Order: sequence, then structure tokens, then C-alpha cells
Amino acid sequence: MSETQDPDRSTTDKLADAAASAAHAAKDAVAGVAHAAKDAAGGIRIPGAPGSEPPTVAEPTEPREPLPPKPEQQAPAPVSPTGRDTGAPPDARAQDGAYLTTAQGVRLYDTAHSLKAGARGPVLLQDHHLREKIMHFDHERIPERVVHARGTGAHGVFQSYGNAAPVTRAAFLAEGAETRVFVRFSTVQGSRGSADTVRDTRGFAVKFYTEEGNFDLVGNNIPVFFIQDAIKFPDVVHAVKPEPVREIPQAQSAHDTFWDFVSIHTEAQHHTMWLMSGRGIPHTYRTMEGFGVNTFRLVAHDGATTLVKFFWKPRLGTHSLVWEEAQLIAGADPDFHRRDLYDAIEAGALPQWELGIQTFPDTEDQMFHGIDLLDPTKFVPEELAPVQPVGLLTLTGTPTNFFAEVEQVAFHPGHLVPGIDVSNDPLLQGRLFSYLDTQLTRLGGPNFPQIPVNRPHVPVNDMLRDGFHQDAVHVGNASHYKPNSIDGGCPFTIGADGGGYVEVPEPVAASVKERRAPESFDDHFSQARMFWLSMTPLEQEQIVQAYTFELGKCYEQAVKERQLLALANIDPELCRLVAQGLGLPAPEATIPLADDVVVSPSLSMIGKAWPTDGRRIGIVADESSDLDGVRELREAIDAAGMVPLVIAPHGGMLGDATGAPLPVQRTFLTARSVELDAVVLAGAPAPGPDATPAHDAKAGGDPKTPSVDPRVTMLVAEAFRHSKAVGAWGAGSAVLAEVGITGPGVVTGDSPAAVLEGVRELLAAHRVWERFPVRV
Ligand code: HDE
Repeated sequence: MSETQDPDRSTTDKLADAAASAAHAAKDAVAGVAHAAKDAAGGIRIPGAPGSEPPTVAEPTEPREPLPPKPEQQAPAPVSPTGRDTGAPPDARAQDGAYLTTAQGVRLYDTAHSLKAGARGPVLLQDHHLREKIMHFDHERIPERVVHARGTGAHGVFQSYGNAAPVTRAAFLAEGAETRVFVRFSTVQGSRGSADTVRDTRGFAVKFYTEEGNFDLVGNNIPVFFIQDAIKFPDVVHAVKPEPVREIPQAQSAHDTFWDFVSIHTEAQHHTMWLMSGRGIPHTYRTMEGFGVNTFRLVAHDGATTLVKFFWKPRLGTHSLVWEEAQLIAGADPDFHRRDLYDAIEAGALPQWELGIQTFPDTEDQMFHGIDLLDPTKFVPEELAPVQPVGLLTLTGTPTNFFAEVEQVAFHPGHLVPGIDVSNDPLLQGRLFSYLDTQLTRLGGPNFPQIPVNRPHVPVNDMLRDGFHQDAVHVGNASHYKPNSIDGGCPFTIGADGGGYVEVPEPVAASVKERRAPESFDDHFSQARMFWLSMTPLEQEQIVQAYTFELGKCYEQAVKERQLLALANIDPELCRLVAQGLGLPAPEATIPLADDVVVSPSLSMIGKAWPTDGRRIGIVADESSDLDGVRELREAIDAAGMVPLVIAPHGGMLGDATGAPLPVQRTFLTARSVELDAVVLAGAPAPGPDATPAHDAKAGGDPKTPSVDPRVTMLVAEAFRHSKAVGAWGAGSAVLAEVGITGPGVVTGDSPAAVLEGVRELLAAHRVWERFPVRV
């Protein structure tokens, strides 16, 4: 066993020290932002303000410099296109000056009227400002990513614990190393404007700007993939994307072509099983696990190699939405994951993940406990190879400009640094080609590494010249070919001792040229069965529901029947329950079931307690509520690192008669339970003047309590149905009792403090699991 699998005491001690110091540094960063999250008057600043200064009602008339970014915004480092530190301020690339200009910097006196022959026209061709403005606007769009088009990015820092140093010479994993990063999370199937909460695999891509050049870890939130060979990527993506005739459905796997493909191509069944579980509908990006998926190779200082798989473990735990919640959010707030990430950073609840590694001996057969490490449809359970934490990622800043950073960032699994090399995983090998190629079309040419967010933070001397959008101004007559003498022989190559990247001299087996997969890739069902058997009954129920929903949306009987056959080969009970929902007979398995499956309890997302940072608690109140109690509760929620949202019959302020007025963040019209993690009733608000179905469809229910606004009872009922914590004190407690919201996870008490204590305990478990009925 290598040292990382079984760290000795000194490594463990070092790890603990580094973890403590990293946690401390991150806490400082959190405190910094949390401080900024208070408004000027010291009140609680709720995230979401569009600018760094509140605007005036009257249109401003005095010229002034552009406003600075908000405190939590960060920008790519101010390095030159060739990685040189320019010492410029981070906003040096932003627009400048108080006056409107053309792109050539000439000041303009009017941008609202075209140049015309007289007030009634016609418009003159010589209006350069008109043509420049419209020409640029016409070309604002670039092709979206073929996959992972819908994404969200943030800046951060990675602090290494140093305990991976024995197995890799990568400088960013050395003890005490601190590295700036840019992270992009994404869905796979949907277009750029699609909803965040659809059932899909998620991307989790991290660019480390290391002192040895950029390293990209381009992973997903599911540790296995649909296919074993890159050549099939166009097939699986074509199958899941909207069907070409009608171009529907958008960002959904619940349609015929997807299930047609995965039911024939059974190596996709394992990934599909994860997708049908809660992993396919993550709660937030902050509570999502990440996996490097493919096996890589670590290279130590002495050249020794170790096979490795990478993990991102969220500090707040791995959590999912429930399906109805995901669907409602897709309508009520399609930007839910993006908003959550940015709000959390703005509120000072900085998202964190530990980078973990599973290491395996680099044996000739590249197998571990019978699992082929080159097969990306298989993973190694943590019970067989523990995940060793080797560093801490903290997201510290939202982008300054979404397009410049999140759209233009270009990841590549081949962006490697010394100490990390690839394996022969055929999926990874194809990826190494694809990611370079795709940028040519998407980012308009070969100079995409010079886009600010992609620039390395080290000197770049690459002999690559010219091309579209060349930002560098290269010097020298001979610095672009080698060998040369005219430029003093520059630039020079260097070996591993000088920090050069030298590929591992891996022996290649004597072989024949053929299109064939190894036999060890043939098993398509046993790990899908392991996943199924490792779930709790409740998670199994959710998987059954998901398969039944997705197949229920298919049109073709043959597709459903074929997928049931695949399920029969995974587990007969799973197959029976899905078949029941589809109204079809459950087929018999066509191959012997894997009977030696050892379950992996670490796969379940239920049953642990986690920190509650950044959780959103809705406080429902009106003028008649205990407003002193609401004030106290807001302060206590904020002090506990969570976000209080006051929900009232109207916007503006509540309660100007007693104490300080309370700012309202949501109204009964704008609030929906799905954006909250818990709801607390501070009273029994009477129906507001707009509480009629004609004004607000949510008011069209059949409230059992006519004295309470129907949108409030719907809010709590929905939260209750999705097994969220519900709390109340005073008159609010009676409302809950009247509408039948009782039992586990309902906290009523004498004081807001007592209610919050109970609610927080429930939030630590994510949901009130016992409230869900289980049939499996
Ligand atoms: Fe990707 N993938 N991929 N992929 N992938 C892209 O590159 C590709 C695969 C992943 O936020 C594209 O710049 C092939 C596995 C992420 O910008 C493209 C194959 C995993 C992102 C591409 C795979 C991923 C991408 C599209 C099969 C998890 C988004 C735009 C061999 C380990 C990165 C782009 C971002 C993006 C190709 C399979 C993760 C087309 C050919 C497996 C997170 O080049």
C-alpha cells in the first residue's frame, strides 16, 4: 500500500496541521466577506444587489467614473497575454472614463438618434457610430459549448495540505502551496439559457493557475461515464440532446432517443443509474461532489508512478433536490444554482471542497480488486480505497464579467503540470484531442490561451505566432523557430530537473492494430447493481420514481421494454416496480445477476449531519406578527452564517410603528417555497388584498384556514411536502396545527431562538427524511 493510502503518523499529523491552517485561512476570508455583507448601517445585507452603489430615482446628470465592482467580485489576474505580472490593478481591462466614446476612443455627443437627413430621415450610411454599435451587437454571440453550455463560474484559492508530496512532484500539491483557481460548474445537455435544476450530469471543472503553468481538472459530479471509448461521445450526446425533427425536449433525458441509445448500449446503464438517483438533481453546486472520473498517473520526484483518481468533497455535504422541487424551480427560478452560488459567496458563506485522491499501484494490468482502472464506466468504492484529502478549495469571488470569464474559460484535460500524467483510458485519450479542437470554433482561433481568464500566471514563451486575436506583441526576429542562433538560441528546452514536463516513459505492450475493447470492459451491470443495493430504501424509491417518470415520457413501447430488460439484469425488484408504473410486464434477466456484490454505504447521501452555512430560512410575517421576535430571529440566522429572508404581504418595510422597520425580501406574490431550505411562521397573516386567483395563481388553492393568506398556507404545505424543516411560534403555531402540518421536522416553540435551534438541527441533516413514505 502506498503512503497516501495508509499515511504514517507524521503524514497524518502534517495533514491535520495543514487542514487546520487552511481552515483558519479560509475562515479569515469568510470573515472578510461576511463583514462586507453588512450594509453601511450595519444591517444584514441580503445578496443580490445589481451594483456596488444604490442608484438614485432621478436619472444621474453629472459625469463620473464607472462604479467599482462589488466587494465579492474578482477578476482574472492582471497578467500579460504571455503570463507576465503587469502590476496593473485587477480592473485595468474594464471600460474607463466618465464619457461615452466610440471603440476608437472618440467622445460622442448622442447615442439615441441615428444621423439622418432631417428629423424624419432617411438615415445616412455615413453614420459610423450607428454602424459600429449595431455591427458589434450583431456579433456579440459566440457558439455555445456543444456540451456543458449552461454553466456558472467563480474565482477561488486552493491550499495544499502537502501530504500528496510523496507521490507527486506537482508544485501546487507541495506543503504550504497556495494557488489561485477558476471553477466552472455546468449541466451537460441543455443550451446556454436552459434551467439549472434539470435531471442531468453536472460538470465540475477547475483551472489551477500553478507556478508550473495551468493545470485543469475537468470532472463531473458522477464518477462514471456513459461510454468507455471517446469515439461514441457524439452518439450519446446526439441521443440525449433535443430530437432533431422538433428540437424538443430541451435539457431533458426523458425522451425516446436517449432511452433508445442507453438501452441498446448497455455500458451506459451504470451512469444512468446514478443519473436517476439524487445525484442527477443536485441541491446546489455548493453541496455537490466532484470526480475526475478518468484514471490519471501521479509522478513523484524520483520518477515513481502511482495511478490516481481525483475527488472533490463538499464541506457542506452532498445533497440533492427532490424531483417535484427541481421541476418547480426550473420554472420559478431557472437560475437557481447560479444564484445560490453567487448569493452564498456574497453572503460570506464561502463554498469549500477538499480535493481527495484515491491511489492505486501502477501495475502492468492497471487493475485494482478486479476493477479495470482504464474503464471509465467503473469506479472504486471508497471502502476499498479510502479518499485521502490533499488540499482545500475555497471559492472567494464571483466573476466581474460573466462572458469574459465564465463563457470564455477554456478547460482541457491535457493541461497538465509536471507530476501529473494521463493513463491509457480510451475515453481520456479522445478527450485529449477534443478539448483543443473545440476551442477553435468556440473561441474563434488558436489564441484562446491569451484570453485573460485562460492566461497562465507564469512566463509563457511558446513560439506560437500570429493568428486571429493575437494579443501578444512578440519581439525578436528569430524567437519563433528552433534551433536558432540569431536570438541567442532562445527559447531553451529543459528536462524534468529544471521543471520541464517529461511524459512518463510507459512501456507500450506489443500488440496489433484493431478496433476492440478489452474483455474486462464487458461487465455492464454489476456496478449498477452495487449502486442500487447501496442505497437506502428512500433513495431506492426515488430511483424507481425517476426511471418510471423518464420512461413514462417515452413514446415507443419497444424502448421501454428494452430498458426494462436492462433493469432486470441489474435488479429484479427495481425492474418490477418500474414495470408496474409503466403498466408493462417485468421481464426476466437475460444474464446471471452479479451475486458477489459488496455494497458501498458511502454512496448514500442520507444519515449524516453537516454544517448549515448559507442555508436560506424564510420568515413569514405581517404587521400583526411578533416583529421584535422576527428582528431577533433575523439576527440569529445571520449570526449563524445562514440567510434570513423576510416574506410579507407587501414589499418595502414591515412595522414602522415599533422599533426599527424590517426590510422585506420577498412578498407572498414573489416567494416560492422551493428557494428556501426552511420556513418559519412568525404569525398568522390575514389574506392580503391581492390574495385572489385572478391576481396570483398561488392564491387559488383551497385553504383550510380562511383567516390566513392562502399563499402562506401553500408555502408551508409545499415546504412540508418536500420534507423541509417548518417552524413557528405564537400565532404561527396554531396555523400549522390547523392545516395539519405536524409530526417530525415541525418545530414550534415559545421563542424564535428555540425554534431556530430546532430548525438548524434539522437543516444539518438536509431534510426530514422520515417524512417521506417508502414502498421499496
Ligand atoms: Fe467533456 N467536453 N468530453 N467530459 N467536458 C467538453 O469542451 C468530450 C467527458 C467535461 O466548464 C467540451 O470546452 C469528449 C468526461 C466538462 O468549460 C468538448 C468526451 C468528463 C466540460 C468535450 C468527453 C467531461 C466538458 C465542450 C468523451 C468528466 C465543461 C466545450 C471522450 C470527466 C468544461 C469544451 C467547461 C466540455 C469533449 C467526456 C467533463 C466538446 C469528446 C468523461 C466538465 O471538447
